[in-house]
Formats: sequence, C-alpha cells, structure tokens
Amino acid sequence: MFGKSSRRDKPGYARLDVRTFAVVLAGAAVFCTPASGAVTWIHKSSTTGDLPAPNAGSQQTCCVVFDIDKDGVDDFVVGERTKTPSVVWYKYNGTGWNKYVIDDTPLKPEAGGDAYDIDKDGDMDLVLGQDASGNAVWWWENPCPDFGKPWTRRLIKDSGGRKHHDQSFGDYDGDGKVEFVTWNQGDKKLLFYNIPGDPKTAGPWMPSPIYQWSSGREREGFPSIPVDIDLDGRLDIVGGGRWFNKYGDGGKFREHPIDEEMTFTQCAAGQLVKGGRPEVVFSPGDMDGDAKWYQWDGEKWVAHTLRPVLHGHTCEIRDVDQDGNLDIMIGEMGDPGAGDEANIYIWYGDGAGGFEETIAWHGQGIHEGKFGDFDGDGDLDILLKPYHHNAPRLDILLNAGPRKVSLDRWQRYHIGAIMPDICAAIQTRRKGAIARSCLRQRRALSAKAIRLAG
Ligand SMILES: [Ca+2]
Ligand SMILES: [Ca+2]
Ligand SMILES: [Ca+2]
Ligand SMILES: [Ca+2]
Repeated sequence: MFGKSSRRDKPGYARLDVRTFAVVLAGAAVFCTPASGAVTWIHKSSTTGDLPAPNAGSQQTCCVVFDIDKDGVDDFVVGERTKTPSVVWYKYNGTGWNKYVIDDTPLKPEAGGDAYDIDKDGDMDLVLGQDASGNAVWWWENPCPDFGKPWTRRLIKDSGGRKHHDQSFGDYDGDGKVEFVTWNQGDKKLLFYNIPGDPKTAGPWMPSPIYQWSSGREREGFPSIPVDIDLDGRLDIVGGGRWFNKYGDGGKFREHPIDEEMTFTQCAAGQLVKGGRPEVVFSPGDMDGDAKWYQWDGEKWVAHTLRPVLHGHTCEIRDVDQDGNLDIMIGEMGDPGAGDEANIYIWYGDGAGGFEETIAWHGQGIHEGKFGDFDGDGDLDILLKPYHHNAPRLDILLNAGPRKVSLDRWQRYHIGAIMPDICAAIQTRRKGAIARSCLRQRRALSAKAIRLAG
C-alpha cells in the first residue's frame, strides 16, 4: 500500500520515496489516494465560543493534562506569563469547557509542568517552574472538590539558577516512592527531589543534582509518560538527548547519551516496535531540524528520521486510532516557528517500525500540545495550545474515529506541478548539516506530498 513503510525503509521519507518512484516508473498521470485509517478531527475553539481563552495575554507557556476533579474525564491546566489569571484549568461541560482559576496573581511560568498527589490527600496537585525571570518552582494544592477559589501555592525551589523548562514525576530510584525531577537550565543541572513527608509545611525541598552539563545547547524535555528503558523493572529518566538510570546505593544516576545533537528537544518514549527496549522520539522543540525516533539494536541507538520540523515543541506517543499500535504526534509552533504553515503530524504505527505519516491539522501553531480524553468518550483528543501564534487562543481537536477506508475513490493530480518539488526533495536527502532554508524547503515539499495524498 502506498505510504506504508517497511521496517527496513527510512520512515518519514518512505512515503515520499515510494510515491516518487512509483510515479517515475509508471509515468502515469494519476496518483492513488491511499486508503487511510487516519483519525478524523472535530474542531473546537475559543474563537468560536467552545471554551474561553486563558486570559488576555499572548504568551501561553505551559499546559498540563490530568483529571483534576476525579470524575474520570481529563481536565487541563494552561499558564500564561504576561497577564492574570496566570494559571487556569478547564473542565468539560458536555458541549464545551468551563474555565476555573488556579492562580490569579502575576507569575511567569515556563513551558513544562507535571502533576502528582504531592500531599497524598487523594487528588492530583500541580507543579510549574519559573521561566528565565527567576529561580522558583511552585506546587499548587488541588482543593478538590471546592473549586470556588484559587489554589494554595507553595514553593519547591526558590534559590539557585533561573529557568526550569520541563518537569517529571516518577519512581526513578525504585524505592517505591515517587520522586520529582526538573531541568534547571540556568544552573545547567538536572535536579532530583524526594517529596517531603510534610509538603504543606516543609518549605523549599532539598535538591540532589544528578547531572550537570558545561557547554552546548540547553537540555530540556521529559516524556509525558515515563518508561523503563533498560527493562530492569525501574523507571528511567529520559530527556536532553539521553537517558539516565540509577546505579549503586548512593542515589547516583548514570548518563547514557542517545543523540548528542538532540539535547534541545521535546521527547516521548514507548513501544513503537513491540518487544525489547522502548523506543525514544526526539523533536527539535525550540529550534528547527529533523525529528527522529531511536531504536536500541542491542548495542547502540539506531536513528530513523521522521521529517524536518520547525520548532516541533509538541511530541507525544499514544495509540491515537486505537488499533493496538503506538502512534507519534509532533506539532510545530507558529511564532516562533512555521507561522500559518504550521502542521500537526501524526505517524500511525504498525507496531513493527512502519509508520504512515499524516497531517492532523494545518495552519495553527501548537506548543506543549497534549493528548487527553477531553470529552470523556474514551478516545484521545488533541489539546492545541499555541504559545504566541494567534494567542490568546485554545483549540481542541476531538477524535471522531478512524476515517472509513475506501478503495474506489481516486483523485487525479498533474505530475508537472509537483515533479520539480519531488526531484528537489530527492536531491536534498543528504545527511549531515542542513541549511535552515533547505530544511524549510524539504519540510514544505514533503508536507505538500502528504496533503496531496490526503
Ligand atoms: Ca475531570
Ligand atoms: Ca493532593
Ligand atoms: Ca495506533
Ligand atoms: Ca475523546
């Protein structure tokens, strides 16, 4: 089938190549519109009244998804750093989403954040880190079921370096208790915290730096769902182009680079190829470049290029079409990023390393976009949160299930209109350093090929 790459192919390019060579060999003037099981999306937006915008500001930095009120439906938190309220959350009301205030004071949250029941009272609490303006990391006590007033904010960190882009909770040392980790870009450190037994009165928590870098790009990113990379039964930390596992008795962690070029990235991990170690995806988050997925061959991580992306600050792995195989979502920012040409890509996996590349949405930049079941119907929807592009604004793409496969619908395209593009795409398939303009061209050409395949 067109668009389906085998494990030996290079995913991401395979779709274009197969089509290209089929056209060249056949010399025909028609393309087959590939039968596609890709999900159809129903668009909801703050611009059409389905939900309110977070506030009047245009720097919507963070986005965290969890079930705040314990009703089984995913809720979500959005932070904005120029206006108040600075942190709000949203709950589905049956037709749209209502907004509630978490913090009505001015704050400058950074991208990232995570949730965990820090005070062990049965509801999930929120953590966000401050941006380059300061050295704070905060947690907010979930007041469930009383959501009539802002949440109580407490400090995890108020000293040391500034900027905290991305946080994660997990039992990373295997002691049966969940720990908290955050990147601290200002101090070039990865900080590890045991959660205090009395978090409401403990004051700032005691950090253990478990990794430090001295040069090169910033490190950032954690998977939204932690994984056990080396299959020893203990969760591992993934991010900044590497993974870390605990060793010995002294709370030490060992660094394992996956790709040194992928430090400044957003990431996701999961069993894209069933069995063995989980695979890892790194997407250039605050820069442009090739997004790649990585597979452990027993001795080293083998990189597979997905495609060039512009500020691919959304990177998730979940089973979007519910076929039992994990899929990849990478979304491009608009400003900075791809502007009105921003795409949300979904690669539908076959569980064996083959992917069908699709564009789920086009035209609105996404930043820290997340999957969640936001309407409670049992399937994964997309929270389309921009950072600055057209902000203030939020959109939600509701999952309407896989498109019906049709074998008798063909569409005709003129080869002359796209052959120069395809030839250019072939010529620019070199590895190594790629000029920004070349990367943008490759991205535009291959995106055009996908849209033609629609
Ligand atoms: Ca809920
Ligand atoms: Ca709690
Ligand atoms: Ca799937
Ligand atoms: Ca849903």
